[in-house]
Amino acid sequence: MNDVGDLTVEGDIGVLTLNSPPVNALSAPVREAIHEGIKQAIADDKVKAIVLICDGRTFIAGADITEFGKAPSGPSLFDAQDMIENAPKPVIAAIHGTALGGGLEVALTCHYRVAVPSAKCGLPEVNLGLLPGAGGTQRLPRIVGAQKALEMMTAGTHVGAKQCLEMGLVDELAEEGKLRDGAIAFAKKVLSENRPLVKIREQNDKVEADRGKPEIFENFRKANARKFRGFLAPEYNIQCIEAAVNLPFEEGIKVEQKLFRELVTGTQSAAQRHVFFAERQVWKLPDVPKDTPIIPVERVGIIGAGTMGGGIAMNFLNSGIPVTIVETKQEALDRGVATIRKNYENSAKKGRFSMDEVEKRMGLLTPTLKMEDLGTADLIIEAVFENMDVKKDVFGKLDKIAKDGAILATNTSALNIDEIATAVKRPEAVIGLHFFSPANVMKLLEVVRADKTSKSVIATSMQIAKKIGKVAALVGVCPGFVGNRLLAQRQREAQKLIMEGAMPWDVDRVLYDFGLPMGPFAMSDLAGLDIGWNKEKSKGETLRDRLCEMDRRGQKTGAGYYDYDEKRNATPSPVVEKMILDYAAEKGINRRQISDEEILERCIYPMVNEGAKILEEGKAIRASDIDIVWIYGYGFPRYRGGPMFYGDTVGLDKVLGKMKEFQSQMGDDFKPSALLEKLVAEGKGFKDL
Ligand code: T1G
Repeated sequence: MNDVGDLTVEGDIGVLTLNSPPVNALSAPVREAIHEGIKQAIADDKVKAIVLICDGRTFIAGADITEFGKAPSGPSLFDAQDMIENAPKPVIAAIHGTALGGGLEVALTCHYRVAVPSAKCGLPEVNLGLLPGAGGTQRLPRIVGAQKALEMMTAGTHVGAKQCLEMGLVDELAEEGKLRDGAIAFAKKVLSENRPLVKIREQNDKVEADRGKPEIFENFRKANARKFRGFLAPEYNIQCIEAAVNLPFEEGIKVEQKLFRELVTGTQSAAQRHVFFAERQVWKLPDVPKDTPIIPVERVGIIGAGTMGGGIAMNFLNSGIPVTIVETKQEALDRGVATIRKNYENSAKKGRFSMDEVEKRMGLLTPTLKMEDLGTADLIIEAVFENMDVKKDVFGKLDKIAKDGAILATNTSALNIDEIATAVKRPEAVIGLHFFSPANVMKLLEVVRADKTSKSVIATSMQIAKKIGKVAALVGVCPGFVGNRLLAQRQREAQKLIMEGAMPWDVDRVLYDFGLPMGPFAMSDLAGLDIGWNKEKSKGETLRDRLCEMDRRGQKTGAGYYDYDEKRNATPSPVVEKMILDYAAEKGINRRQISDEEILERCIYPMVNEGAKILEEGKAIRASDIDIVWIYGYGFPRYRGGPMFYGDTVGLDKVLGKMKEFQSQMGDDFKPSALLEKLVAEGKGFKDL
């Protein structure tokens, strides 16, 4: 047997232990160890029952995702599973950590399952744009029924062991930390009680009970249509469960295999697997060593109790970290604190937590009008008005108040942090923590390192980001950092397109169908067209000025680029259509027919190109970080992998070709980045960087 498997015999129980860090994924060596180990145990007359257990932090956490797309080697997963299921001796899976995907599918071919209470089980393949491809779609419904299988497989839930016991997914809970002994004792019980070799594939009562009830599936599809929009995998998972209910096991497996092959060779799963690894890579900082000293953050200070300041504060209160929040006027302070309380009370009303929890979190909040009260804070985040002089004034004062070693962070979304850092004597303590609105909801945090920011401050900021449940990307100082810098490319082209021939609702439809949650014009109407608009100075120069002058400021005034009914449902506006035609005529623009394809290419390709410039300038560590920023900060569809991965999927040669074509027609807004030119010349993609 190879070195990831170890078979020991204790009395009449054979214990096959797998050990393949980090998560005992079903790589070729692990499949081989299972196949050979079970085979040996079957052949050993002393062995009456077999326990399959894993060393390390978890039971098998699924197929080895890094093997997808590579030539298969060693025994297949089905071979290993057949060895288990058809064993003439009882095989018991002993589960700790997470039995996920192929790992749970292996456990479901065992005759019994024992787990420790902290264990979790699930079939989360849908998160990788896949479905359980080793019999899980046919075995899970036979244990938990169609409805539960639908919920588990389309949400990719990790279900706790206690609930698994209630659902019949596991047969017994072992004492925490005593799994091996518990599993061996259970195996002995199976032998002494002469229990049968339970093959889940032969258990049909649950699926038969759901047969002839197509409404189960229709209702589920309807209820989740919005959530599943654009994704292929959820529907394919549903079709497999329908097959489990309506077809014999072997026929169901054929449906599963056919749909699995379609997904695993498709672009959506490739994109979602890319995101899986990108979410793990984003935390790795090549030039910040793992042993970089971390600054303990036990108290946080927030300057500004407005929408951003309040939302930022909630992240820390949610994590049990006391917050002192400062405002200049009592009224603003009271309003800010009241908003935080109202948000919590709304969550309590929705049953997310109790009113006691509301009071506990509010109890950690200290409102003050005195900046001096921030003298004990380990991390201070400034969230005041976006003006350089105001920011520098605040940082100048902070420098005199904050204790030695405190981190001085700014929530600016656009201003130059190197410039802000000139206002203090300790620029190494200055960093950007760019939260996205609403800050207590949006997962993304752009951690912006300035020229002099110390590695301790960077490492601590990334760690605190993880602690408050954010996905953080380390980026450099440049206009708009990463997220907004790419957004500016799209917004520019969107504005140009509605002048040249498209309408706002055309651009929005194309980007919505592409998978974005909302198009740029609907987004502007939601945010308000008058952000940064100055009524006194407005002279109707831009279309937006004219809309605001007509009090078409977006959803809040019932009209913007769209007209809105009382339920805020949007309809294309004939008023705006006429305004655009008039405005274009006024500017002497000959409008033309613009295809959906051109709209998409002109909105997305300049983003890819700008991402390449960001990498050239070293303002992002890797292309996949840019993908994470846009997926978590701007709703870029996961099944497209992010703008950079999408560029690779389309082919950078096509992106470059189109950029050059547009450049020749419309100028240097489309000037290709040197990196893009270089990668195409070398026949490479961002993935090769
Ligand atoms: N394959 C390869 N590598 C994996 C892996 C996997 N399945 N799971 C984790 N890793 C790596 C990961 O990249 C990281 O590497 C390290 O392990 C620690 O992971 C036929 C088709 C198990 C809950 O979807 O959800 O089975 O960054 O940082 O936070 O039906 O990893 O250190 O180099 O996430 O403690 C289905 C995926 C596969 C589960 C642990 N299984 N994994 O979380 O650690 S498809 C999954 C997870 C399948 C079959 C199908 C989590 C975890 P590195 P980590 P963690």
